[in-house]
Amino acid sequence: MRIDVATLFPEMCEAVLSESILGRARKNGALTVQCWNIRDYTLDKHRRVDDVPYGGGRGMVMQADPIYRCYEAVQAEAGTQPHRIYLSPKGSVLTQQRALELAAMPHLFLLCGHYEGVDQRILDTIIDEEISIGDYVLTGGELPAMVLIDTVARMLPGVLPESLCFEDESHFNGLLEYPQYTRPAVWHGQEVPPVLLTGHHKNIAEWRLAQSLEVTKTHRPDLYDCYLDKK
Ligand code: 4FD
Repeated sequence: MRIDVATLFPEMCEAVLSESILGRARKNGALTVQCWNIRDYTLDKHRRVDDVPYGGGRGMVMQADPIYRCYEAVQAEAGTQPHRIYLSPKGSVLTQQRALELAAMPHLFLLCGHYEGVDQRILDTIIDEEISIGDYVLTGGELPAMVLIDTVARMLPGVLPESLCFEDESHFNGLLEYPQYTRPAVWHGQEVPPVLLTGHHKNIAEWRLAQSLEVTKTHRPDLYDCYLDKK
């Protein structure tokens, strides 16, 4: 999969994208991510990318033209038509299901906004979908873009180590994950649940499912109801 990120802070994005599992996925070619600095596409002699809002009010608004020219550069280089996403608190909230659908797309373009947002006309012209990562406001769309890339990338073949299968885990079957334990068997007087030490795979699977149901019921009654409805 190819992902292009249009941002005023490409270095902030690179810092996240170069580490750990995402960094390795980029090195081994499972994922191609390129960050584009919107400021490189302004025609203004002071490299301005924002201006005051028409109609007055607080803050600054990112201008349409530098974003448009940046997007044209992405198109010229990639040669494919991306699915174009704007990260914004107004978007539909990202879910595991939507991430799975995005992971099936060959090319994504992510626009990161700042200030009080971007000129509506750029959204009307080049954006297919607005996505939010949750009901809270951040200083920019970069962290949401990194969250989206992380959750999508880990579903791509060749990104997670084989031992970590995303399809087995929490949120994939609509339930939260059961508790995990590792050595030592007793720590600060607290024992590991005995069934986990038996090697009895069927009993362990049953215990884990019961724990998942219990954790989901108490922490996320909304998910629990949804799970029961689907059964
Ligand atoms: N909840 C999110 C996305 C962006 C953001 C911004 C308009 C502010 C939170 C457009 C206003 C972008 C989210 C930047 N905060 N801040 O996904």
